[in-house]
Amino acid sequence: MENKKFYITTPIYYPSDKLHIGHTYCTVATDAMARYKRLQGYDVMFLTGTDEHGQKIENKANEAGVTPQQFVDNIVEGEKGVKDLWKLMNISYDRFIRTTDDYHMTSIQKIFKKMYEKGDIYKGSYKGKYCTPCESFWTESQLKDGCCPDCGRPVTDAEEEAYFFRLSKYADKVRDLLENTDFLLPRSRVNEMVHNFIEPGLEDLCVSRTSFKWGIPVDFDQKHVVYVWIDALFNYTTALGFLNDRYDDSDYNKYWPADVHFVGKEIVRFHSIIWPAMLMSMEMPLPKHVYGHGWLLLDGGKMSKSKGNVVDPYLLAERYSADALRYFLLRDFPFGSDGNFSNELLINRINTDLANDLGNLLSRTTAMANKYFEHSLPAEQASGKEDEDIISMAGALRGKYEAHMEKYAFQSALAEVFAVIARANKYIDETAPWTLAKSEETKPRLARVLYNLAETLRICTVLLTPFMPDSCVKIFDQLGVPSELRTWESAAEFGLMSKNASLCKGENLFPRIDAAKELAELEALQEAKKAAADTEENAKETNTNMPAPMEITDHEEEISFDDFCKIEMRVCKIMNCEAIKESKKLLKLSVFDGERERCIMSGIAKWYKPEDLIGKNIGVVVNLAPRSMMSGKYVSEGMIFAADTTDGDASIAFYNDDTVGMRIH
Ligand code: ME8
Repeated sequence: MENKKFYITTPIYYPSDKLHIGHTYCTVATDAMARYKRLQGYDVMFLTGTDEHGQKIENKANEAGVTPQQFVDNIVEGEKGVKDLWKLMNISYDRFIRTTDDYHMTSIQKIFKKMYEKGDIYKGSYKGKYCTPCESFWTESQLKDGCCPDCGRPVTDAEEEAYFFRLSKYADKVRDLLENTDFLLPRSRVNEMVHNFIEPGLEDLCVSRTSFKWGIPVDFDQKHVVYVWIDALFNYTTALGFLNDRYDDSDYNKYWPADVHFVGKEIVRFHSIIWPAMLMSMEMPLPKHVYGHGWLLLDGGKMSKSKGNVVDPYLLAERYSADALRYFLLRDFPFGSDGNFSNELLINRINTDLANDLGNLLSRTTAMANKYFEHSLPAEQASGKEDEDIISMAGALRGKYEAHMEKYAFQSALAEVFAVIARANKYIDETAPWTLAKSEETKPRLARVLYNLAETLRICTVLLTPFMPDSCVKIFDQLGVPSELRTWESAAEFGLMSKNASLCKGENLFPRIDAAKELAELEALQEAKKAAADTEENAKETNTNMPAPMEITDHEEEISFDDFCKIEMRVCKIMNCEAIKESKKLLKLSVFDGERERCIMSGIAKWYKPEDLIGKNIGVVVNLAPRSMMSGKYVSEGMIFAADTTDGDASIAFYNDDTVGMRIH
């Protein structure tokens, strides 16, 4: 009988910079899922790759003085690049796609043409603001003070020929898909998509650009390049040979549709609205699920390369091992929600779960087998009343674990395994093997205790294999587990190992970390990185001049209308603005709110110079409780409106003079 298939993907990452812990998080989760399915006997296709086109990469390459191709080659294939990182992290991908691969580019041209011939892509005109000296199109929201954000010169209204995808045509079908199926997971993400994007009305999507060259040319109209998201999304099918001859399209027939795309929550919109709509247009089957996972945050905010606050997975994996990092990422953070990353959490988790609970259980079990029985347990064994609980827990573990894994609840699956490990440690205390060892009479009981420990460990290790593949092999070796008892099937049953199990104490797999020392060292290393990022002149990446089709949002909890009315927002004029010597981040603004001047301290020094702000009118929340800052030296009496851009920059909207003092609703 042919194996069951399982096709799983990560997003294809932008090689605009080195990847960080957030990318690693998603890839490790995908890898754990792929390994789990292989363990179950599925024929798995695990795809990852890089999304290499677009204005941002073109700009970065220009800054670096190399061609875009050289730039991405270096980040993907170069030393400590994407592929090196995945090797270090033990990522078992089956295929790696680069969107600059010829076969992919050919397929995308064919796909674009197909949708055009069908009438779902049509030529129209894109209206925007044009900066003639820069030859760049901007949307209204991208302008800085009404002018070109690159050079600061005035812009004019202009129209440019562009191709559009009839997204509007598929709105009802997509809505139905989201609301009435389990296509988008976790379910909590559905509301946001429907509410924010579908209900306001889906507009047709601009899917070609003429303002830059680094993309896939539309083959029947070469001055246009294909919008990077069409190029990117279809990777999931071109990598299987869809409309190309790099891979036999039997892979496409075999694996498509994907079982699940793992993606971060900020790109759920592309995967749950635009992607199914385009597949519907192409009359292709839809993926079974899109899972929008949460973000790893640092100090409560998103990691961003330009803020210099990214966590380097390379450094952590080299210091503590890939397995420890993999385990921590999937044990500490519930996959569907955001979580705060910290070095402290990482080190605590390694020390408590891996060094203490698992590491100790293994070393105590093997050491006792060595000491009391010279490795091999005798066949004569005696059961006891303490055995029942641990045997039933270990026997039931696989079922519980599977239920969580099927819901991508890695954290809960691991919690189940570690509950059994904790139970086994308690079992050692209850049975006190060191006392049993004192008399020949109790040796059979001692043998049985050690056997039960080894069996419990064996079952746990099978289930930990998708998470810590290397360490699990070493654990199996120390326990003397034969290959046929390292399988998924064998994890369902307690007592399969031969009674004469031969155990052998080996290396300490998870050495305890001196937390205080390590934390200080990590902090010093990360501070050095931050300082380097601060001084890097080009840290602030230039904006792309693509029309942003929809805004990326991260929504807070809903509030009532009454609560909303309590927030008083006004247009205020900036009368004065200065840098302060105590902080590199803060600017001190004095703003006039229509009645009086108030002081506002705002963390925008990195993006705005004081002289650029004086005289401008901005939005301010004016009834926020005053906050004392810098040990009471300043009191901030309000908060200004500034948008967090996807690059981690801040962007302030400015108002006309005749609105000063007016309330904003
Ligand atoms: O969006 N926490 O690429 P990208 C958790 N090329 N996950 C994070 C994260 C964080 N702080 N930061 C990044 C793109 N990620 C497109 C995708 S797919 C057809 C095209 C992970 O390099 C998360 O999975 O910006 C997120 O969706 C992805 O990296 C974005 O990677």
